[in-house]
Amino acid sequence: MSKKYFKRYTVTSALPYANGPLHIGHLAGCYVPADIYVRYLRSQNREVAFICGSDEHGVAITIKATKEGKSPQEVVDHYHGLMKNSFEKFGISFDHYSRTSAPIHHETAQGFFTDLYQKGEFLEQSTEQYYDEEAKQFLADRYIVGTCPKCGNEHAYGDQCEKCGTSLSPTDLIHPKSKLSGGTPILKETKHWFLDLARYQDFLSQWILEEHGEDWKNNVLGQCRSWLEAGDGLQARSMTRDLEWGIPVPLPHATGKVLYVWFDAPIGYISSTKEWAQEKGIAWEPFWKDEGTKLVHFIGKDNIVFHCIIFPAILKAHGGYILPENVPANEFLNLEGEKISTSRNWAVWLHEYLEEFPGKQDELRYVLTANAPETKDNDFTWKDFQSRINSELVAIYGNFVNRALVLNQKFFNGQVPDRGELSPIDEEVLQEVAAFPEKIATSIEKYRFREALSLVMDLARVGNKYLADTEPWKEIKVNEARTQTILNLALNLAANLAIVSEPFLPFTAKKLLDLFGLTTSKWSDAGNLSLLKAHTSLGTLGLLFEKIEDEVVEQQVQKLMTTKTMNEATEKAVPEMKPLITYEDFAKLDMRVVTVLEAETMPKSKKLLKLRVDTGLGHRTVLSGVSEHFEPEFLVGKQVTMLINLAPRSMMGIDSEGMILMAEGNDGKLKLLHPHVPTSPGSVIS
Ligand code: B3M
Ligand code: ZN
Repeated sequence: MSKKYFKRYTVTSALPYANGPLHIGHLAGCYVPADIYVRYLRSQNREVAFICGSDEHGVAITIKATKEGKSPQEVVDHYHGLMKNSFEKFGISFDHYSRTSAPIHHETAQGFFTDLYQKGEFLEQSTEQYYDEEAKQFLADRYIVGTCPKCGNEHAYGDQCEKCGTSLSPTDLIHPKSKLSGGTPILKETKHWFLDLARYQDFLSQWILEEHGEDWKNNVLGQCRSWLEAGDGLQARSMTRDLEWGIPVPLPHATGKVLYVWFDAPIGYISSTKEWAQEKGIAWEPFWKDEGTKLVHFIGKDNIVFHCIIFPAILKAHGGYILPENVPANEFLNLEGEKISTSRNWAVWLHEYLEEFPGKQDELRYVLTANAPETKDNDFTWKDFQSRINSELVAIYGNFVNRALVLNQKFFNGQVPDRGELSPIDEEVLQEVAAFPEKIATSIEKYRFREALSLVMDLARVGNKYLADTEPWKEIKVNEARTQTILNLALNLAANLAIVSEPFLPFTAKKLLDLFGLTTSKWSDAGNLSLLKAHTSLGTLGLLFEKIEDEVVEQQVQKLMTTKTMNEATEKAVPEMKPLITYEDFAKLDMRVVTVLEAETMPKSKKLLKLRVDTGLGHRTVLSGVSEHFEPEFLVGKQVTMLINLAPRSMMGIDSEGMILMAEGNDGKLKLLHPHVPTSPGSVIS
């Protein structure tokens, strides 16, 4: 079991790939939860380093660069800036946000590799991998497409079929094609360095399943178990790649090879910590090497194996490093019922949200936490966004704080009133409030942020109930002293709310704490209703939260609908290029412009039309599968393109003497191919 008390915390959030902007799935997955956790820790006066940075290596980056016609460096520079800015605006309070292209990271990652190499931790193995002879490059898994052996999808990638979800290796693909040249890749020998995970099998099983079998989340343990208990055990994994973009493998004779992105990226946590410590003039080692430090990795579920199996094995192999005390991975957040997808633009982008909902960062943080995918995938919908803001933030939290402040302004000119003798109802509320900080803390320390947030809202409910029970708006007419006591307690309760909600709603909490003059308050101040000094003048505050109107939500839904329509139009992927042919192959085709003389439907066929065409060499009958696309009358008189030397085929008892050529677009509709001016039938196409 894990130790109870740690004197220091190193908290990391997954390094996002610098190949696109951030969206709500990122925030919900591992940035908001980590931020809640560290804000809470700081409020408890614990020593914390909250570490992150951009992940700038790997094929994710090179593919994006190729797509945009930019260099990988240009791509990462752009997205690094954009992501850093979004994080800041959402109050994700990293102590340091670095990037893996930083020299200190290259050095650190190479240092790890060299250390492991010298210890003999790698298996040097030559394997056959796909190589594109035209592009003169080994092909990363994502650069190979082909037919999925499971479901027949023709656009499966070398590592996965996105249609049926099967994990693949490139050699599983039927008809593999290089995405670089379109050609068929060949298998060629290449040498790589493999981390022999089998050596760590026992250690990892013991550490994860025995030592952390109780305190790690079920979804995380489940995945670890499936790796550790797989029939043939943990397999060696290559820690190097044949790629141009990345950290060069620090060995002679390894030109053209770089470190595998999943080797270097987690080491990025260490280099980022080093960079931060250097800037602060403190030592970095205690944050990674002292047993009194609690290391916690916040990640999404797709990163579990790397953080629970591979990175710990690397740290263990190196020696001298602590291992994560917990890896509280979240499941996925979907958007309106569909998987969030950067390439399909199915996302709520943070930089767009900031423009469209200025000043409403806490609202999104709230919704993403209240609905966090902590134990299962969850769905973000704009309707839910609206209803959580309107019926929870506005109606419960905002309503309580607002009423307490407005009544106090009205009755006592905004000065914190004196407190007189307490009645039983006051004593009760005092006790109730006192219990909250510990309950909330317990949930946070167990990484149950939804539960913690709902407790925060319960505290606001206690406030609302207290006002409803004591009715200060009536009391003022009969007993001013009593009203003073009530509002004194209500304001103190609002101050409590500000302190315990700070990790979740930092912007709102700051407004309140400023108002109450409690900017330096800590978690230990919460739970007591004597935080405010009587006679302090409180300023005024506008509404903390505004209702989200229907139109606003409809607009956002509309925006998504537009994306959907556009996706559907382009989704029929452009087919991959067929294998190269020679000119001789091409010259065998005899294609001509022909004129359609007659067209009629075929009695028993839904698809076929029977055409009579003038080929310039005589009239012919051709069957064409265009009945669902054209009326027969429309075709009569049109000049179209035809392959005239296709061997005759008999269909439904009729010989078809050639084939009409058509173009099929993304919309799946067929288009005729015309000469741009009329020409004589039989004109040769070459
Ligand atoms: N960049 C994968 C991801 O963004 C990867 C995480 C690295 S954490 C060391 O999902
Ligand atoms: Zn498939």
